[in-house]
Formats: sequence, structure tokens, C-alpha cells
Amino acid sequence: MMTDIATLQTELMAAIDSADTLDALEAVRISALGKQGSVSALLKTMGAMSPDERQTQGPIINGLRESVTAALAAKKAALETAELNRRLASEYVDMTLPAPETPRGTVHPVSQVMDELAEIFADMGFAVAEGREIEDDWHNFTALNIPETHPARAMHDTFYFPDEMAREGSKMLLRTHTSPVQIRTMTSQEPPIRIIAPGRVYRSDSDATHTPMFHQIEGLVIDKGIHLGHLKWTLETFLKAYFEREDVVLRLRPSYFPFTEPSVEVDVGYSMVNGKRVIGGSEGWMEVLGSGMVHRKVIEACGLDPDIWQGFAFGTGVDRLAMLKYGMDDLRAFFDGDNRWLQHYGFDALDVPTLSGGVGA
Ligand code: 2U9
Repeated sequence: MMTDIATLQTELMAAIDSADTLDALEAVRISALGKQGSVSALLKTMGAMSPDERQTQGPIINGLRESVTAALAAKKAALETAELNRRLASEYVDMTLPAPETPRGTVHPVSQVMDELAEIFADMGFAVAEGREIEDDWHNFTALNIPETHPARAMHDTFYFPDEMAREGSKMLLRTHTSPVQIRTMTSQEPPIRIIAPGRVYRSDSDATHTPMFHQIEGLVIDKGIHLGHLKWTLETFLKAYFEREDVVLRLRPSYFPFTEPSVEVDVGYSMVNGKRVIGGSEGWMEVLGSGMVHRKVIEACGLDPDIWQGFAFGTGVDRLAMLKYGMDDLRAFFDGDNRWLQHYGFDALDVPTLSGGVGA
């Protein structure tokens, strides 16, 4: 019996020693310590032994089990260390290698234009404000003078969340414009306020010129004695900087938005060059912005006194601004993630828009 155990121990130790993969080692473990294993079988024989036999054989059999278990664990650790070392040797990045000749990633035109806009408005003293994409009915509509029955609610083609997700009686939705960012700024910050709010917005609308998600930028100024002249100067300065031309001409047309009074739509003049529309001059007009003086009801809804605080606001589509400046003709391609489109219209990561270096390409 004792020589059998000694032989088994020698055999198992040799098998453990020669196992050169974790799978092979596991097979040895099962052959020894598994249900049908050789060591397990020996352990089972102890039940039928006389007390004397058990006293002499027990420690030997248990000793075998312990030494096999320990050898298995030691070999497992050694194999894992070897595997890790193999991977560390093969999966490394040589940081001293030169960069690839053609950089592969590009900055999406929407990101680039948002950076250009932030740079232009920062120069005029505007901070960038951010909010949430999942909003409640009050911040997206009610506070903006768009009550429940207002036709603008239907016009916005809103994506609503189920009624069970309503919070404090307000339905939850995907914001249809970035205006709730300005509402949240007005209810949490003391005027004077000068902010732009760029970001994703959502409307249940889809065709060649509309995608269910698109990007807007809105601006808001709240201060004392603000009038339409401040609005016009701001938009003119912005559009000249954005299109990088001094001959940008604006045309303000009366319009209607529930959150501004008076409201104006802003057209920018273009000229025809080689059969193409180019911003600048006044051969034709293109609508680029909506704007107006913030409605006193909106100022009141945010807890401010409209007899003390006035302001102007404006809004436009970032995707559309990008198309006008960089010449893309299909909005849907913006969100397809097609690498050829990104290579063609994307920007170099090092091409950071600055006023000193130029905000253009
Ligand atoms: C507050 C007060 C007023 C933001 C404004 C527009 C006019 C506008 C559209 C242009 C094209 C959005 O991308 S678009 O569909 N926007 O015409 N937006 S005034 O007015 C505000 C916002 C917030 C507190």
C-alpha cells in the first residue's frame, strides 16, 4: 500500500511537472482530485479501514492529497506567470516609433464647428453652458411660454418617455431644443448672463434635411437695458467671424416664437460664384438664425423681474452651419459614420480653431 502511494505520488508529480498548459494541468488535477480521481479513490478507502489502519494510512493519504494540491497550485501560478510574460513580450507598444504617415482619425465637422463657435463667442464674453438631453416638460416647454395647448408642442414632434416616468407631475422627454439649458442657467445663476448652449436635440422627424437627432446652438444674454441693437451687433459680429468675411450682410425679418417678443428671423446674403452660392454680398438670401428679445413671461417664469432684466436669445442648427461653410449637401451623411466621408470632411486633430490662427480650415 505505502509503495503504491509513493508510486502514485511520483507519477502525479511528474505529470504536474510536465503539464505545459493550463488545460493540461487541469486534466491532471481532475485525474487526481476529481470525483473519479486516483487520490479521491484513496481517500474513499479510509472509510472502510480499521481504526488502527486509519491511524497509519490516514496521514499518508492526506499528505498525498496536500502535496498534490500544493504542487498543482504552484504549477498553475507558474503557468499563469509565464503566459502573462509571453503577452507582455508580444503585446507592447513601442512609444518611440514614428507616427503613421497618414493620421487615421479625423475630427467630425460638427465637433469642429462647435469648437469654432465656442471660440468666437468666448471672444465676445460668452461662456459655454451645458444641460441634460433628457428633460422635463416644464424646462423644455412651459417655462418657455409654450403651455400644454400651444401648437408649438405638436410642431416640435417630441419624443416623450412613458407616463410612469413623469417626475413631480412633469412628463419626461428628449429635449427638442437647447433652450432648457438657458432656463436652468437663469434659475440657478444671478444675471448678468452671457452664455451659449451647444448640443444634441431630438425631434421625431426624418428626411433629406431632417434627422431625429441634430445639433443646435443657442445663445442668451440677460442684463439691464438690453435691446435689439445688441442682438444685431452680436449676430453680425458672429457671422462675420464664422464665415471669415467682412462682406457678410444680414437681413432681419419679423417672425414669431413663443419665447421671444419681438421675434426676428435672420437671413444672410449670398453671391453666385461659378454657379455656387457663396456667403457674402446680397444677390440672394438664406435663412440662418432665429432670434428675438426674451419674452417677459419667460423672464418671469425663471423668477426674475422683467422690468429690471431684459435680454436677447438666438438659435441655429450647427449641422446646417457646417454644411453652409464646408459644402456638404446631405445632412444624413453626417451621422452614417462612413470613414470615406469622415476622411473627406473631417479635420486634423491639431487644427484647433483659434481667433488668432483663423477659425476656418
Ligand atoms: C430662452 C429664451 C429664448 C432661443 C431661440 C430661436 C429663436 C430659433 C431655431 C433655429 C433653427 C432652432 O435649429 S433650429 O430649428 N431656433 O429660431 N431660438 S430664439 O430662444 C430662447 C431660448 C431660451 C430662455
